[in-house]
Amino acid sequence: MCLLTSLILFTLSTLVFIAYKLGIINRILYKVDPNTNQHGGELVADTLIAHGVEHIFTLSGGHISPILCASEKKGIRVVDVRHEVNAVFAADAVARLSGKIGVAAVTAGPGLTNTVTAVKNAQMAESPILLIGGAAANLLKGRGALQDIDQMSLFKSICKYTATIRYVRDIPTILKKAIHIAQSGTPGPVFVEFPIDSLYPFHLVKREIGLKDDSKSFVQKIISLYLNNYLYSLFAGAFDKHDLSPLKPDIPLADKTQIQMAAELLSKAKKPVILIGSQATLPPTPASKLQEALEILNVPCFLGGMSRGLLGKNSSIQFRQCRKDALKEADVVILAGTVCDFRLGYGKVLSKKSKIISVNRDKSQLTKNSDIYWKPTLAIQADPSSFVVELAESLKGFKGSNEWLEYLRAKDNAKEEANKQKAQELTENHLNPMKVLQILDKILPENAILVADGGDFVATAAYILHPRSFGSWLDPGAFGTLGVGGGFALGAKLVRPDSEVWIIYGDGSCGYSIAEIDTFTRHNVPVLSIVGNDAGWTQIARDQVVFFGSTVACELAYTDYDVVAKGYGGVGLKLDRSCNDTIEDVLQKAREEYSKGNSVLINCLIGKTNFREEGKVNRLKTEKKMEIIQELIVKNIPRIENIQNILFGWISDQAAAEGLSRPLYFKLVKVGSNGPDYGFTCFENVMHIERDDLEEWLNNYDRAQAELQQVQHSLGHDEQIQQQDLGNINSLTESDSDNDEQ
Ligand SMILES: Cc1ncc(C[n+]2csc(CCOP(=O)(O)OP(=O)(O)O)c2C)c(N)n1
Ligand SMILES: [Mg+2]
Repeated sequence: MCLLTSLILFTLSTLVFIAYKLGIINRILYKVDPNTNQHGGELVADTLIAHGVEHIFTLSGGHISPILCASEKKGIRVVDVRHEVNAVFAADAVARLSGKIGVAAVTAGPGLTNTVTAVKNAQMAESPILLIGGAAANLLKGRGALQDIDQMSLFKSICKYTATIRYVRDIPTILKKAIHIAQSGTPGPVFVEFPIDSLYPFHLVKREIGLKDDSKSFVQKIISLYLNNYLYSLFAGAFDKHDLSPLKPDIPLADKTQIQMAAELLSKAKKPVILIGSQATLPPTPASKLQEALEILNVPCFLGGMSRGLLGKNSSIQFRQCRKDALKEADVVILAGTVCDFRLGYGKVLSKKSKIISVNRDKSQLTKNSDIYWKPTLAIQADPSSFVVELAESLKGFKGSNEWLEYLRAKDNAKEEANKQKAQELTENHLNPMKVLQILDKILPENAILVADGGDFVATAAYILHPRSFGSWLDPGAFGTLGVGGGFALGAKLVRPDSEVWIIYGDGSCGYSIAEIDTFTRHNVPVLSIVGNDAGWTQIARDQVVFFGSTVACELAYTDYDVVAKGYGGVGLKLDRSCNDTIEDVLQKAREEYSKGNSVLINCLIGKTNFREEGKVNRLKTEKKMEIIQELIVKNIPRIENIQNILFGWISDQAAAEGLSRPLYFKLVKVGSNGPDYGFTCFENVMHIERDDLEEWLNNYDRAQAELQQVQHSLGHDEQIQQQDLGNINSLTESDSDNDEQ
């Protein structure tokens, strides 16, 4: 009896399974209209519209034509770019500035592989974007169809969610789920793959798969049956009524006890500091509410990433130049979405004496490196801006000390003033970039949006330009990729058409997206660009020359980017030494052209300044400077706590040719019980000089040189150094880490 029941159950379930596979169940449950012209692309467009999507960025491909055509027909603006990566960068900017999902649609295979950098960037910048990709038909997957690759594996590690559409009727449900996931918790990119047959109308798919109604042979009949079921299964219930309404994102919030504990810490603080990160600008709390809360608290704020500009141009509580000093003295520090990664020296810039409240939606970012360099007093996994707003509400009557603000203001002003002086210096040739940027800052209107894409020039701009309001500064974020300029500017201008959008480009960086001037022109989306043209990848060259004595692969030409801009339909202007006294006129001319609807690129030839080298002991170019540094080290060593060793680099061939007889860089290393405190052992093998021997060693360069050369040869330093990440080396330099974002 029992055996019989099992047998029946087994047979039944097998039959159901076969019926399902053959599409019979779907044919019973859902209707299919073989005569309709409706297609999956329309379902995509309808679902996106229901989610407030106004723009889709794309570069065409047959796989995705139905989505683009339906979107255009239904009122979504379809903006086609010149490289898929820029479609995703544009979607990223839309997400950051509108608080809605940013959408890019690209074709299968190479279209998708071209987006990878921007998708990874969005993941690290915590930007909610939806990437829609074409794909080979489900039926043909793995059979050698054009552009058929394993796209899911490619995007799994860089997206919060990936899905393939198997049945047309699933399109709205899967898109809704994808968008919900993108915007929930820690936002990020999601990827939905559309096999081509899920997007075209029934009759076209039928034709494409070669389904004939008049099969004659037995084999043909079997094949037709299979294809018929496949087709009917694919379209079963496709165009029934769907619920398109968006799902509300899940956002973690701090609980009452956490707010109370934070309030207690802050209420007792004499020298509190708040570091606001990009995450604090995410919905649902509007930026204006966060700004209001910060102003009520009256606590010094430092803004990073997307939060730059949040407090306006001249806020009494915002500081830009003296973060390191402020953190050294702070008794309470609130990390509101700010992460202890390279931008905060992995947490090293935080003082051991400070009580630290870390707030972040992401668990791993919340306490990053806390076991090594810093320790949170409170770690709260929550939305940072909602937290700050609730904190201000729970601390009614609290107001941070004006004395503390004034103290920091004096420091900030001193540095701003020093920068102003530096801007007046004449560089050896071309224009002083600081001067150009200061004039630009003076004339930028209140609605300016600045897009940062470059190395040195952009890092200098980050110090000099004052973002005006929330969303007026866009940089790549923690991924630090070059090439965001064209795409970010496109998205920004579309979301905020009344804004004056400026791309601040390095000359190297502008090469990645200058072709998008063509897109700006075709779509009538004007953008202003200024290229800091120093004929090189200077940020890299600076260290490479010092460490290896070579500029290989770091040199570019003073290319006429203004002419290139003209070729793409823009207006090209040039700023060079002959314009030293008319810089403002040229910038104003650019704005004038822009106000007529033109995209303008200013090719600005710039000379070298030591702005970004200040305080770094590894920037030694002459014997004179070497001597000064030597004196400084010897004089300071007894005062530097725990310094046991000093490590010296080698003398590069180029430097030797120039007659330099001393090592080109110095690095003091604190040695703790577990080895070098910086966790960096590359140079340990090169040379150790005990503290007691240091002074003598420093004064005996002949011996030093001989020793260095010996070590250099025996260890093959080139090989050793090349294994190291230059980023690590940078982080070891004694720089003022206020300049952290680039
Ligand atoms: C996609 C990518 N490639 C390479 C780098 C390494 N990189 C960082 S800064 C920089 C130099 C940028 O040169 P440019 O845009 O001319 O700015 P400059 O430093 O000369 O002002 C390079 C190559 C990077 N960050 N991203
Ligand atoms: Mg450059």
